[in-house]
Amino acid sequence: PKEIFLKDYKKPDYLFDTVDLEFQLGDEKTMVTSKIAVSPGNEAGTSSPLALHGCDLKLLSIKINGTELKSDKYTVDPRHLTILTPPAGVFNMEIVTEIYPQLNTSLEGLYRSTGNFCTQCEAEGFRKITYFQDRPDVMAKYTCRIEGDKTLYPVLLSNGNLIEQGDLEGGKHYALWEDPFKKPCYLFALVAGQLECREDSFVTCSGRKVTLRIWTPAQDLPKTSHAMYSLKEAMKWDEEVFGLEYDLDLFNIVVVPDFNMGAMENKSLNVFQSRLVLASPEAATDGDYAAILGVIGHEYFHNWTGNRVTCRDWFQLTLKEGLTVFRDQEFSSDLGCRTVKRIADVSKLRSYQFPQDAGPMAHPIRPLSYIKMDNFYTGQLLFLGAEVVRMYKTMFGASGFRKGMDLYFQRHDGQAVTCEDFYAAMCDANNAHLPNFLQWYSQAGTPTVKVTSSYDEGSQAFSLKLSQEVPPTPGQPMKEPMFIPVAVGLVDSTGKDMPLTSIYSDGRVQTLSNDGHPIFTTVLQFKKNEEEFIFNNVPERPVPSLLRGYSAPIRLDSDLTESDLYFLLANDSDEFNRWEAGQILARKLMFSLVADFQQQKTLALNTKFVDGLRAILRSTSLDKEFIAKAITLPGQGEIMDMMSIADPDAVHAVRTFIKKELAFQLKDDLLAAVTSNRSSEAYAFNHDSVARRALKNTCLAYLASLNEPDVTELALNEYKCATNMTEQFAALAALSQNPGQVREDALLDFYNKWQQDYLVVSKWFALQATSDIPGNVANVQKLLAHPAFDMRNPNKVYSLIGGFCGSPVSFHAKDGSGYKFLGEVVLQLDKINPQVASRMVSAFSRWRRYDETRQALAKAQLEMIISANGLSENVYEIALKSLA
Ligand code: B3K
Ligand code: ZN
Repeated sequence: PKEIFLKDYKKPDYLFDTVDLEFQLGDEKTMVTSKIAVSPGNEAGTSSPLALHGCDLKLLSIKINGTELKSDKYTVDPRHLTILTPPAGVFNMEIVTEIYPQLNTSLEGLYRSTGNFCTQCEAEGFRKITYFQDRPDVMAKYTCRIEGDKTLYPVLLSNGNLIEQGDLEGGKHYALWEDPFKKPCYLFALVAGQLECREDSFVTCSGRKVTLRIWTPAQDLPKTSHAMYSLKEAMKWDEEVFGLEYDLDLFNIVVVPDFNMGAMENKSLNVFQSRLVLASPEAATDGDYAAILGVIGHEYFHNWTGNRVTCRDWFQLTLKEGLTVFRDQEFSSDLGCRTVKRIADVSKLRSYQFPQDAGPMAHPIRPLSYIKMDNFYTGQLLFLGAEVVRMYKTMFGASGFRKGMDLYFQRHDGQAVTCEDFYAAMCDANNAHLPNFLQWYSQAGTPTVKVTSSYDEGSQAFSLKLSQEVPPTPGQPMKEPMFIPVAVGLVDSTGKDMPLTSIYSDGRVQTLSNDGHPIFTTVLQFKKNEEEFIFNNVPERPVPSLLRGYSAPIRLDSDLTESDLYFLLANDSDEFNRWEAGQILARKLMFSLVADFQQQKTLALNTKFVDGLRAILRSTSLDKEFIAKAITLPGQGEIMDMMSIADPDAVHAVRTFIKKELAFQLKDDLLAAVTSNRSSEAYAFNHDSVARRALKNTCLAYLASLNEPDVTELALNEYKCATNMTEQFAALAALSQNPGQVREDALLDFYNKWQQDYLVVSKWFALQATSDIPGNVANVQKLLAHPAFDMRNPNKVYSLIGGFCGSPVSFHAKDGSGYKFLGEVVLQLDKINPQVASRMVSAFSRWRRYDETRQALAKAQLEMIISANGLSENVYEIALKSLA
């Protein structure tokens, strides 16, 4: 396998100006003809060989300027077709290849999903369709002619506008599409098959009427209304917030059951896996509705951030992904509840990015090298990338951020650019310089910021001393300090924010005011290893509210006492920090109980913690979804991640203990919350209803954990009476916490009810896979043989196998059975779909975090995997780095 390095980037020697593709779709084979207008890539002209990428292609012919190229004029190997001496200047090239989509189980390139044809080209899948310079800085205008059987493939779609269609002999027909915008080949798409559409329209701010179509198999059409709503909201939002208007007359979304990722932003022809489009109240949960809104938004927003302005090379992936994730987060916040969304996003960062960045797969958001780019669509790159974009907004404010975005598009529309270009646009538009900020792109590892505070009554000065440390990561032993924006407020003894008047740092005093109005939160620009910030005119010792809204993606280690934290939990005006205070208290509690558990002491819950949560639960002023989040304990992964030797058994035992104890002590309040949050209204996806259900479901799960007859009865009743999937599934999940007949019966009943709906069946798999009941490895093994399971469908694999790996007690079972299970599955999967297999094998990457017995067992599986014959590059890269 060949490693590709950022430092080796070179501009392409040849440019492609236009690309005309022709597909003759067939059941046995598909013929692809590609006609390319080539021009020299640098001013001096070139005579160097033209190397084209290619994979699993059968070459039928090459012509240059209309003449067949003789076989001594080119070379072919399994990865390339190289034209040895291309003509000088501009020339035409025509390449004909044959491919076999029906045999393509990797789901990249052109493949079949339930009979229909569909493509996935990002990152490097276009080379499975035809020989090409498969790199994002080669941007061309495309046409695409598709020819196929009219009965089998009545719908023929590609990017851009449909400019011609008609019937052909032999029951065939064709369609010709033209995309007026230049694009890299990873944004090319083709879909053909038996699909129907929901059609709607949107009038843009300049009055352009855009036809919107969502394509699915006919029976699923009724389930596309929420997706259509989401699309229209996204189009409106991007105009309002960023002034970005859609640029074609047609926007298509296609739903396919078999898809490696969530969705793909191909120009004007987005492709989605079913789960992220199809929804009905009976069969989809609030979580599904929210995910659909976010991902429909995400892919649509890529039209500007990714498509109109794209990446120079794949190392710059975060340029489009970090920015677009940030945009979809903001979109969802504006349409829902900002604090709750922020909590969810920060939790995701902590559970995916932090652990990865503390392990062998740590990499900066702009990686330095890769073997398979697909392995780098990680939490670091997406979620940390979004945090980096968010920091610009924190520094420049909403209007400064908008100015930066405007300048970015003004400078780079139609180009393939780098992260520095984005940084430069942001800084130039704001006349600013952010020292050390670019380190966020090149240094891996999560910085830890220590904060100590002191108050001097005499001078009425409150000081915060900050120090930062970025841990060593593979290949980066030494780190530079980062630019860290720390949003701070000071809370007085009555729980109110103090007005902040002036601050002393860097040897100067800065007056804080907002056009004469007092300010209550300020952003400290922390950019050295150590720095002190002194607030003046502080009349009493405050409790500092640090890192408000989670203003930087760091680990904060402050000297706040437990009573400070309880105080913030009860009073902070920054709701995010109220939640955070509760989480810090819960973490402290969990750590001390883990120590007790390891020393075989009896576990006991401190009453202050119970009282703190009770007060939150009883609040009538707090948002209900916020309450649900605030009474939820940090996940097991988050706690294990912070231990010197991760102990899944202890963490599991402690979390279960706290949950049950809270349920026991808060039983009356929890019951009241369940009953008072029932509703007989028809399902609606709006914040109030979602919040109500979230609180009710969280409380029900607590109660059912008690496994007492009255609460089991209650949960059963909720299950039976539920009129929507959100409540039905939550009740099922609540019941299935406890092994036994009730659990088995409920699971069976649910399956019988829903066996016709593969998306609901996937949930059913996931619920069992993530279960922590004893001996769950055997259950999951059994489910692998269930008739509804299919190793070729990524969604089912993510639900069952991915779900299982996310359940620490079972996956890390001390006898190694979980590891053995995964090892075997990875090898099977790798033969079918390397991208999916490599996502699964990542579960092993943090094996060194566990005790010696577990280390040995996990390592043995990794060694078994890496020595297997015919291993894919995808899995090889992860296994290799994990073992390094
Ligand atoms: N850009 C795609 C992800 C492609 C992943 C390739 N292995 C979808 C997205 O960002 O939403
Ligand atoms: Zn994206």
